[in-house]
Amino acid sequence: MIKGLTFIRPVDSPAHFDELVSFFSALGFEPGRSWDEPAQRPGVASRGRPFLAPLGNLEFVDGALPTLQTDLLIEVTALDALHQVARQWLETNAGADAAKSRITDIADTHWKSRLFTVQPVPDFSVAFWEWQDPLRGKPIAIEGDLSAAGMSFAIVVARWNAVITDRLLHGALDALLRSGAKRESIEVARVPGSWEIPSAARQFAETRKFDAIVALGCLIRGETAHYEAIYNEVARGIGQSQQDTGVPHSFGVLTCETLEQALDRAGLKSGNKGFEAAAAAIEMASLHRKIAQKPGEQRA
Ligand code: DLZ
Repeated sequence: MIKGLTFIRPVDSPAHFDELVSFFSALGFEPGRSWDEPAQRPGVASRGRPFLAPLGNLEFVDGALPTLQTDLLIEVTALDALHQVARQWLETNAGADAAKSRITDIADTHWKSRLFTVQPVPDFSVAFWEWQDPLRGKPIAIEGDLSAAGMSFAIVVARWNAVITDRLLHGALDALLRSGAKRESIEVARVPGSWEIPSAARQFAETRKFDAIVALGCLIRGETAHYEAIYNEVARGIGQSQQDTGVPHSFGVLTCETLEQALDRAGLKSGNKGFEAAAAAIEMASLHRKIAQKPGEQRA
């Protein structure tokens, strides 16, 4: 299955590398997973800092190319604001002359768009553009993204069936940390069994200190007397806590027929439901922040 495009740009010096990372961070790009490799040959260490965009495409052109001084085009939804940030970044990092010579004004293109080109470092140029029609190219729905930077989370994990729930916890922490959450912004509470999850989840939510709550547990039908009763109450309690407090709660309580099935869902064959629950919590926390903004405010 196709998942994404990676467009690799070698950079001509470590200083330019740092400047480009600073520039793209200043524009609000979401950082990807960075990497550093020790020198394979003396003096040739390498590092990579990916930047992510919600959408991308690889475009082949037959015939005349649009007249551009760049082969990197980035579509945006707030071109004027971006132009201002780019100009300010140049002024601060490269001086007033660069802020005049290394960035163009915004101009109309022949494909019903507006565009400007900027050189954050010499010999590297990038064009930012947006459709003139304000509804074209804008997101048609508000969606949360998967960046957890600056967010706080509480995880409530049941000790019952710990061989499973420990794996769910591991998956959830992995998702939160990889998405940019800081370890000190994640609180973990262990409760005896799934039955107790709603009570702790609600207490966390009521503190208003957390952007979202992640509930992790495991109920195995074959080994659980009153399975339906426990399951219904846990689901109801988590849902009610979410509705009453307005804090998103994600549901990572496995309901399985057998231990083998539970193991599969805790990282063996069918992914890790703890990871998935944490990802859902991040997305909902992000969505809540966006919905809270006024209509028309920048949502990207
Ligand atoms: C009692 C019980 C049983 C039989 N099975 C499970 C289970 O499969 N998963 C789980 O998380 N908890 C189980 N529990 C414990 C209850 O959730 C609860 O912790 C106890 O009844 C104490 O209130």
